[in-house]
Amino acid sequence: MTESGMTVDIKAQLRAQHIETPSWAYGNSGTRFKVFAQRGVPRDPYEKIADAAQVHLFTGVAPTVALHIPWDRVDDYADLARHARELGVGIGAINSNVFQDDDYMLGSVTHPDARVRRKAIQHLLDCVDIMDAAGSDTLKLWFSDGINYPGQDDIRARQDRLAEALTEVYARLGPSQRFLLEYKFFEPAFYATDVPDWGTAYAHCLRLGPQAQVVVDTGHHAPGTNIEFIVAFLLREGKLGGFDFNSRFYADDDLMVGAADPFQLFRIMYEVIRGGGYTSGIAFMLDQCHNIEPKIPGQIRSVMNVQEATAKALLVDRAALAAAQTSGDVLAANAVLMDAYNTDVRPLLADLRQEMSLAPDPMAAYAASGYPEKIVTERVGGTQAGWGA
Ligand code: PSV
Ligand code: MN
Ligand code: MN
Repeated sequence: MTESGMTVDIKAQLRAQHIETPSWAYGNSGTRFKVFAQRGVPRDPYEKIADAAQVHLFTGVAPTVALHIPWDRVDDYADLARHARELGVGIGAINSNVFQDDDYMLGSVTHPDARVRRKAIQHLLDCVDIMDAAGSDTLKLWFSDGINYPGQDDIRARQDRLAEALTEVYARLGPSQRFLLEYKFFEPAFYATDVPDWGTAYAHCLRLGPQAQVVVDTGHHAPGTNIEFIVAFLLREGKLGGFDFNSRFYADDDLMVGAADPFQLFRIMYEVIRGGGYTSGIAFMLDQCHNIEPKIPGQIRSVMNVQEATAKALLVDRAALAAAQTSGDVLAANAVLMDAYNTDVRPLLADLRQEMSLAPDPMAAYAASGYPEKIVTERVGGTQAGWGA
């Protein structure tokens, strides 16, 4: 049977997809109530990268892994990058961390004390050094900064301090590097967060220039927020830098992307494609933790969920949609989108994997590979993602 031109084209686009997995997804994690230790989890960043390489081995579309500093502190980042290359993957975004030291109780770059601000900025500059050594082009900035009580600090002064810090870090970027500013509406600050929404992140990035862009973490919005609108808007303005994909039911749940609301993920991917963002350097990163499910399969499932949403979004008949929209046929327009969403794309993806010399079912192939048993035998004393690392 010969394939239609459209199927060939969709497969080519899916084959080129690049989904980045986070190093912290491979370590033990939990809630503030309990971290459940799993057997065989990585003991150091080298082993986290080895696990990320497995996800790429079985999916073919996860060729980079994001690091979080200092959770992934090593002596030699060039050596870590070499290790990654040997395993067939690369180092992706460097995630800074100015939220876990006692010094940061009242903030990091927006802290009222200049000494703490300097310490935080120095960490961000150190992260750019790490990017240089590891060959990474993306720095991800998330600030837990904010206040819990009205009057606790001057909201406006904190914006000034934030702008000052961002300006200094921006000036340190190399010509082919960028930073992505992440927003989050609450937690750990409960009254006012300093970068609470896309508008705040956008305004700071706009002032700085083209190497500053916004990253959309899908778990960082109030319930009911239309995330695909934000995606469409930022993309149109050239300010969408990437995603931290995950699912949320209630807050920043960090569950597997596509688990809570696959339809939302489809709508987001449709806007990415519609806006020309699929091939324009937008980083499709996962930001998740697997507290109760096994970690490598959790990442494989997440990558597959993004692939499925992407395939469905690529299937949208754009000409039919435009015609229905132009003629004001509300139901027909909606039906075009729903037809694509309701298509079972799993056979197409299984076909594609075989064309890529991969097993059609990555979950089953990984389970049968012997790797899960091997790491349980070989690794004793795996570390907690994040604070324990
Ligand atoms: C904050 O909630 C966040 O989404 C940021 O991206 C952090 O770097 C990450 O979580 C840590 O898991
Ligand atoms: Mn995030
Ligand atoms: Mn988060």
